[in-house]
Amino acid sequence: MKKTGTWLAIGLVLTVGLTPAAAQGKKYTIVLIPGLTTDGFYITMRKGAEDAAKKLGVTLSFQGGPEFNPTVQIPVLNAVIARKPDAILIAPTDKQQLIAPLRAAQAAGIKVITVDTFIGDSGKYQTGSGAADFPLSYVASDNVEGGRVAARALAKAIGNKGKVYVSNVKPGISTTDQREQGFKEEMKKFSGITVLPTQYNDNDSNKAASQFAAVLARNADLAGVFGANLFSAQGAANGVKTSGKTGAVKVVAFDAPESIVNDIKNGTIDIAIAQHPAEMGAKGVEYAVAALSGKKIPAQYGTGYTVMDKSNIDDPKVQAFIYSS
Ligand code: T6T
Repeated sequence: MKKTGTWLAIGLVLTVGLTPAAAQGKKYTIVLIPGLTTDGFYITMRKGAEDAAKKLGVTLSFQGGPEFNPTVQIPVLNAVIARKPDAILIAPTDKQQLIAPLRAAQAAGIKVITVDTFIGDSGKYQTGSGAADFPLSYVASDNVEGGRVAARALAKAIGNKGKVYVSNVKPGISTTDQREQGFKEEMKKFSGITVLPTQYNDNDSNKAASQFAAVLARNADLAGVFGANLFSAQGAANGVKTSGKTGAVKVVAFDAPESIVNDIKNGTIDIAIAQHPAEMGAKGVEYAVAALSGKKIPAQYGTGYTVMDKSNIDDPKVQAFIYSS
């Protein structure tokens, strides 16, 4: 069920016993730094974070760059650190390259929580070891499991046999690396399925569409594709349409932008795995306020998925998880 603002607020207060910060005479400033600002996934996360911030009486600002790229994100982060907010919620765009800049935030006394993506190798923080152990919490989907769900859905859609490939962003991003990992591990269980080399599109759906056409040209018997994030999936779906392969080449999409409704209804996309970014944003704010109030917060929090297909896409409870734009 979609959480309304009121339910969300009651939920937040009950979960960690928070009283609005303003009521305690404190006005905390929290900055949410997304992977990029124009992605429906992060726009939806922002809404969840803003709703929670309003209820908890803290100031939330959204500062990011136009590309999912550490060379764009790091200067944004450095500028945010210079303004010394109380807490930073960030979706790091690279597992390694954001470690040192975020350490500088921590050294400046800013509480650091990562949302969606993590730094380091595992997403397990506060273990007492490793260079990327210092963020207080990681709030996200279980991306290995999401990749497994995608593999099972695609295997079913193609009758457990044929050639498939992963359309992915680029190596080094925790979320999409883990989705590909889970997908490939699960596909090993299907002896009739061949996983072709991954195509990396740099988060550019046009590139993903051209790559689809090129893979199809080399493999006329291509059976399916897994689009490992919003732009990869949109590109794969557009490639399928342009090649006249709607329904013949199956598509499993990660993420659920508004275009997903049409693509599911017209048969271009078989399954979409929607994340719950609004909950990530809300939980991130809740944890930041709890940490600022001196409470211990869990080092990890998993949000769920809503799997969308033709059978449920008209259900308002399912549509509630379509991303904002
Ligand atoms: O899939 C999401 C997010 O989880 C990932 O880390 C980056 O891509 C998206 O923002 C979708 O574009």
